[in-house]
Amino acid sequence: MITKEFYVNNRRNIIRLLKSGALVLSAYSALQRQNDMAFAFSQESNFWYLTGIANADWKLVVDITSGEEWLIAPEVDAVHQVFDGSLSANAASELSGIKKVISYDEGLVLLRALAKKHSTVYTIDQPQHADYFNFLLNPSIANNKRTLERLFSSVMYCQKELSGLRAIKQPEEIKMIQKAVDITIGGFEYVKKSMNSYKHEYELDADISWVMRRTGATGHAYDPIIAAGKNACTLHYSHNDSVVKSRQLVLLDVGASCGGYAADITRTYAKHEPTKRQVAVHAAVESAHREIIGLIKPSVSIQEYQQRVNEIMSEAIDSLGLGKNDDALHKYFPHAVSHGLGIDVHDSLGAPSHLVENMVLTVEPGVYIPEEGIGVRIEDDILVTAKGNKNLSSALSTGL
Ligand SMILES: [Mn+2]
Repeated sequence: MITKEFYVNNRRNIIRLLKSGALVLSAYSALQRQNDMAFAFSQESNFWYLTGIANADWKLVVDITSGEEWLIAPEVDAVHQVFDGSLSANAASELSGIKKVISYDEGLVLLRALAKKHSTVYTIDQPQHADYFNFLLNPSIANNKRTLERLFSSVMYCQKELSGLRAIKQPEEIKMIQKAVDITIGGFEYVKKSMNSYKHEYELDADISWVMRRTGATGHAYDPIIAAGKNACTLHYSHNDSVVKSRQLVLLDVGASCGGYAADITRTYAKHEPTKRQVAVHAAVESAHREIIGLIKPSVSIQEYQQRVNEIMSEAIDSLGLGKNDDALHKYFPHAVSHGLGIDVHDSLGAPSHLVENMVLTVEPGVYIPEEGIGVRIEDDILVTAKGNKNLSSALSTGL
């Protein structure tokens, strides 16, 4: 269970790292889905990490030098309170451990006063390489930044510090990730048993979602990928509406969300007897997966890890007769082998030079052969421990 001490302690840590000035972070805003409907709200992760508040448009203000903290409540009119509810000042205070909850207008006065006292304010900026994404960004980050730029002479970013803190998981976070993992495993085990009975990808989607939700998942940490045959070669396939044919492989990439934390697991199963070729591709990925997990331990440099992964994957691809050079590696294994896991399903590890105890990362090698209609990926969630690692999802067989 995550308690307010967790958020209090997280704020203490960021205060210690930033030393002086002010810190102002904004929650995300709700986004339109269509006409008068909003998307299900998802909180900005750094804001949640420091406050525990999962509602839109709140702000966190910290005088780093004095240690004083405030929450600025959004203005919610009576009509929206009836339709959407709102978080009371008391509840926000109880959740976050921040005693002073002030109104939007009081917040502006406070920010002006802080700007007189401190020339520097810290906040977060839009994600790096934002222009690479094919979607619009939540406007709250830019809005907050604009307000701060008007008031303070220097606006600085503390993403790096926050990522660094978030990368090292605390015991209650590891417990929550383990819970999300265990719930997800339940979903996989359920559908594995009846693989031969499924006629469409959406039936697997429905059953896995049903099991996860009824065993305590808040929902999916990301849109599940249930991809039969060549659909598995489209890395972010999420239509999940194709027919599953006999002797086809189905790639399932699914992760429950639980208490604010994500799981991210992939298995590839066969409907009826797999072909020899499918068995060979699966076995090559399975053995690479095992070998790569074996590399994970504290103080392994990221560069060294990546180097070894490239060698292991090149060998796997070569063993399947797909070629030995870098082109073959990038063609048949076109994505990263690992990413951090936590509040975000792609949690930043803070660009470390080496692995550190209590980081949690995925290991997800895959081989995708569109011309043969075969895509195989196996993904587990790995905790870096003092002596090596612990596979949080090892209870789920990697078998075909
Ligand atoms: Mn993943």
